[in-house]
Amino acid sequence: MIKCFEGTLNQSGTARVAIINSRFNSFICERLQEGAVDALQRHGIADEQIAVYKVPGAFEIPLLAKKLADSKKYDGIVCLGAVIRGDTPHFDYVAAEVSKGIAATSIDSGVPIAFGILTTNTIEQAIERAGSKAGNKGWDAAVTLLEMIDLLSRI
Ligand code: INI
Repeated sequence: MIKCFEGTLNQSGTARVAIINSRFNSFICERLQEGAVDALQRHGIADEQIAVYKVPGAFEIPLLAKKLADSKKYDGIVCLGAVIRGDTPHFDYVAAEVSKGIAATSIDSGVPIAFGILTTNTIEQAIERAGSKAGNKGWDAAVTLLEMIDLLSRI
Protein backbone atom coordinates (compact mmCIF):
# COMPACT_ATOMS: atom_id res chain seq x y z
CA MET A 1 0.00 0.00 0.00
CA ILE A 2 1.49 3.31 -1.08
CA LYS A 3 1.20 6.08 1.49
CA CYS A 4 -0.08 9.29 -0.04
CA PHE A 5 0.07 12.58 1.82
CA GLU A 6 -2.16 15.43 0.80
CA GLY A 7 -3.25 18.48 2.74
CA THR A 8 -6.91 19.10 3.43
CA LEU A 9 -8.79 22.35 3.91
CA ASN A 10 -10.50 21.10 7.06
CA GLN A 11 -8.66 23.32 9.45
CA SER A 12 -9.11 22.64 13.13
CA GLY A 13 -9.31 26.41 13.36
CA THR A 14 -5.97 26.78 15.09
CA ALA A 15 -3.81 28.15 12.26
CA ARG A 16 -2.36 31.61 12.79
CA VAL A 17 -2.08 33.40 9.46
CA ALA A 18 -0.33 36.62 8.48
CA ILE A 19 -1.36 38.47 5.36
CA ILE A 20 1.18 40.84 3.83
CA ASN A 21 -0.46 43.30 1.48
CA SER A 22 0.93 46.09 -0.68
CA ARG A 23 -0.46 49.61 -0.92
CA PHE A 24 0.81 50.03 -4.50
CA ASN A 25 -2.17 49.52 -6.86
CA SER A 26 -4.27 49.49 -3.69
CA PHE A 27 -7.61 49.36 -5.49
CA ILE A 28 -6.59 45.89 -6.73
CA CYS A 29 -4.80 44.80 -3.56
CA GLU A 30 -7.77 45.62 -1.33
CA ARG A 31 -9.92 43.23 -3.39
CA LEU A 32 -7.25 40.54 -3.09
CA GLN A 33 -7.25 41.01 0.68
CA GLU A 34 -11.03 40.74 0.85
CA GLY A 35 -10.77 37.46 -1.06
CA ALA A 36 -8.02 36.09 1.17
CA VAL A 37 -9.82 37.01 4.41
CA ASP A 38 -13.08 35.54 3.09
CA ALA A 39 -11.34 32.27 2.23
CA LEU A 40 -9.72 32.04 5.68
CA GLN A 41 -12.95 32.82 7.50
CA ARG A 42 -14.91 30.28 5.44
CA HIS A 43 -12.38 27.64 6.39
CA GLY A 44 -12.76 28.25 10.11
CA ILE A 45 -9.98 30.72 10.80
CA ALA A 46 -11.17 33.26 13.38
CA ASP A 47 -10.45 36.96 12.94
CA GLU A 48 -8.20 36.87 16.03
CA GLN A 49 -5.90 34.43 14.21
CA ILE A 50 -5.46 36.71 11.20
CA ALA A 51 -3.04 39.65 11.15
CA VAL A 52 -2.61 42.01 8.20
CA TYR A 53 0.70 43.76 7.56
CA LYS A 54 0.84 46.52 4.94
CA VAL A 55 3.94 47.39 2.91
CA PRO A 56 4.47 50.19 0.36
CA GLY A 57 4.93 47.95 -2.68
CA ALA A 58 5.53 44.37 -3.75
CA PHE A 59 9.29 44.85 -3.64
CA GLU A 60 9.09 45.25 0.16
CA ILE A 61 7.14 41.99 0.70
CA PRO A 62 10.08 39.53 0.97
CA LEU A 63 11.75 41.40 3.84
CA LEU A 64 8.56 41.46 5.87
CA ALA A 65 7.85 37.82 5.02
CA LYS A 66 11.29 36.90 6.35
CA LYS A 67 10.77 38.85 9.58
CA LEU A 68 7.34 37.29 10.14
CA ALA A 69 8.59 33.79 9.32
CA ASP A 70 11.52 34.22 11.73
CA SER A 71 9.18 35.46 14.46
CA LYS A 72 7.51 31.98 14.60
CA LYS A 73 4.25 33.77 15.38
CA TYR A 74 2.47 32.45 12.29
CA ASP A 75 1.83 29.02 10.79
CA GLY A 76 1.72 30.53 7.33
CA ILE A 77 1.83 33.76 5.37
CA VAL A 78 -0.22 34.97 2.40
CA CYS A 79 1.53 37.59 0.26
CA LEU A 80 -0.67 39.89 -1.80
CA GLY A 81 0.23 42.50 -4.37
CA ALA A 82 -0.29 43.68 -7.91
CA VAL A 83 2.64 44.32 -10.21
CA ILE A 84 1.31 45.83 -13.42
CA ARG A 85 3.50 46.38 -16.48
CA GLY A 86 4.22 49.99 -17.43
CA ASP A 87 6.30 51.70 -20.09
CA THR A 88 9.67 50.93 -18.48
CA PRO A 89 11.46 47.73 -17.36
CA HIS A 90 10.57 48.50 -13.70
CA PHE A 91 7.89 45.79 -13.76
CA ASP A 92 10.47 43.11 -14.54
CA TYR A 93 12.71 43.99 -11.62
CA VAL A 94 9.89 44.21 -9.09
CA ALA A 95 8.17 41.02 -10.31
CA ALA A 96 11.42 39.04 -10.35
CA GLU A 97 12.56 40.15 -6.91
CA VAL A 98 9.25 39.61 -5.15
CA SER A 99 8.78 36.12 -6.60
CA LYS A 100 12.38 35.04 -5.92
CA GLY A 101 12.32 36.61 -2.45
CA ILE A 102 9.11 34.90 -1.40
CA ALA A 103 10.22 31.50 -2.69
CA ALA A 104 13.61 31.77 -0.97
CA THR A 105 12.05 32.90 2.31
CA SER A 106 9.59 30.05 2.36
CA ILE A 107 12.23 27.44 1.59
CA ASP A 108 14.79 28.87 4.03
CA SER A 109 12.36 29.31 6.92
CA GLY A 110 10.22 26.22 6.39
CA VAL A 111 7.14 28.41 6.85
CA PRO A 112 4.58 28.04 4.06
CA ILE A 113 4.14 31.29 2.14
CA ALA A 114 1.50 31.62 -0.56
CA PHE A 115 2.17 33.74 -3.61
CA GLY A 116 -0.86 35.94 -4.21
CA ILE A 117 0.96 38.55 -6.25
CA LEU A 118 -0.62 39.43 -9.56
CA THR A 119 1.87 40.07 -12.37
CA THR A 120 -0.11 41.36 -15.31
CA ASN A 121 0.42 43.24 -18.53
CA THR A 122 -2.62 45.46 -18.04
CA ILE A 123 -4.85 46.90 -15.33
CA GLU A 124 -7.77 45.05 -16.92
CA GLN A 125 -6.01 41.71 -16.41
CA ALA A 126 -5.45 42.63 -12.76
CA ILE A 127 -9.11 43.58 -12.26
CA GLU A 128 -10.17 40.26 -13.80
CA ARG A 129 -8.06 38.39 -11.23
CA ALA A 130 -9.12 40.47 -8.21
CA GLY A 131 -12.70 39.34 -7.83
CA SER A 132 -14.22 39.47 -11.30
CA LYS A 133 -14.19 37.11 -14.28
CA ALA A 134 -10.97 35.24 -13.51
CA GLY A 135 -11.82 34.77 -9.83
CA ASN A 136 -9.91 36.22 -6.91
CA LYS A 137 -6.23 35.24 -6.64
CA GLY A 138 -6.18 36.38 -3.00
CA TRP A 139 -8.84 33.78 -2.25
CA ASP A 140 -6.87 31.14 -4.16
CA ALA A 141 -3.63 31.96 -2.35
CA ALA A 142 -5.27 31.71 1.08
CA VAL A 143 -6.76 28.30 0.28
CA THR A 144 -3.39 27.10 -1.03
CA LEU A 145 -1.79 28.26 2.20
CA LEU A 146 -4.27 26.30 4.35
CA GLU A 147 -3.60 23.16 2.30
CA MET A 148 0.17 23.56 2.71
CA ILE A 149 -0.10 24.20 6.47
CA ASP A 150 -2.07 20.97 6.79
CA LEU A 151 0.24 18.99 4.49
CA LEU A 152 3.38 20.08 6.38
CA SER A 153 1.78 19.04 9.67
CA ARG A 154 1.44 15.47 8.29
CA ILE A 155 5.13 14.85 7.61
N1 INI B 1 5.07 48.00 -6.75
C1 INI B 1 4.01 47.21 -6.90
O1 INI B 1 3.57 46.57 -5.91
N2 INI B 1 3.40 47.08 -8.10
C2 INI B 1 3.85 47.74 -9.22
O2 INI B 1 3.24 47.59 -10.29
C3 INI B 1 4.98 48.59 -9.08
N3 INI B 1 5.47 49.29 -10.23
O3 INI B 1 5.17 48.89 -11.36
O4 INI B 1 6.19 50.25 -10.09
C4 INI B 1 5.59 48.70 -7.80
N4 INI B 1 6.66 49.50 -7.61
C5 INI B 1 7.09 49.91 -6.31
C6 INI B 1 8.05 48.91 -5.66
O5 INI B 1 7.35 47.74 -5.25
C7 INI B 1 8.71 49.50 -4.43
O6 INI B 1 7.74 49.82 -3.48
C8 INI B 1 9.54 50.75 -4.74
O7 INI B 1 10.43 50.50 -5.81
C9 INI B 1 10.33 51.21 -3.50
O8 INI B 1 11.22 50.19 -3.04
